[in-house]
Amino acid sequence: MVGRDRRARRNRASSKKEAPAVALTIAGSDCSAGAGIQADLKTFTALGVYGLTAVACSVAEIPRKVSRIEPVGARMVGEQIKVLLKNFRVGATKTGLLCSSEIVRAVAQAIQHGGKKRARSIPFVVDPVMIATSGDKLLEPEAVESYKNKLFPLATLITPNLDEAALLLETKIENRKQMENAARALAKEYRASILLKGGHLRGDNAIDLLFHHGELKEFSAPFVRGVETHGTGCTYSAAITAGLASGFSLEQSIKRAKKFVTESIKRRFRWTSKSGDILDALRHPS
Ligand code: PXL
Repeated sequence: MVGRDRRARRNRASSKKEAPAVALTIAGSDCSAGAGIQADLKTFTALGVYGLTAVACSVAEIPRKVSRIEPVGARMVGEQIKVLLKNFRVGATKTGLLCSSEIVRAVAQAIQHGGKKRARSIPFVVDPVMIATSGDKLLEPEAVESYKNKLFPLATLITPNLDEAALLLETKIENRKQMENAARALAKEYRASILLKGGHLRGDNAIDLLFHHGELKEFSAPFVRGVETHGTGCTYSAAITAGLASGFSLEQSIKRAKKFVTESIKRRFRWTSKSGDILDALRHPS
């Protein structure tokens, strides 16, 4: 009896060891692996979470140059999500580059119906990726309306940068006060928590504002200069998603994620391309 109890306890412990928290990313593939699905998966792994992926599009690019984007069929995007939500205990989901209006709508539909009731209670982080750090347009302009009407209403957290928030609100955001107003306005409009990333204001600190449950909170870290920051946004939202999948609160998840991203920028890898350009990539703490 005692032996059997001990064995059962051991089995429970080992099945626990083999069953880490699971997070799902729905995003584009960046062949240079600094952003997109690749950044998300590396981040999940570094934070001890098992990552699942639904690929929405494929981007041929290197850090400062997008050369071609091709979408995956919307039906195929939806099917990947449905299969995963039906079979895995997904602890949190995030979206990255979704490319087209049709794909945004397919994702919204799959999230709502894929895992029946449970899917709707899973934390859902929407990173509204629209423009690459290089300035290249990544999202079809018509897709913005689908984000507003279909995807944002399902989100737990939306993580726009200043350019994305300005585009969504059709306004300028150039200082701290305007950031506060924008975070509040987006939260009210979409009934979601908003993390407005202010990195692009380029002060001494990279300041982000969270508007959550009617309150503003600030997350700040020293701005790391001189690094090509391709993939920072993806890594940040993936790290938040990993935290939520692991059972941390939203604020704890953001705090840990901000530290993770800042550390990854400071530790960056650097190569020189064949034509003499600098190629930087984030290096995650392990
Ligand atoms: O960093 C934005 C981004 C997100 N997702 C994919 C990308 C990029 C930037 O190039 O390629 C797939």
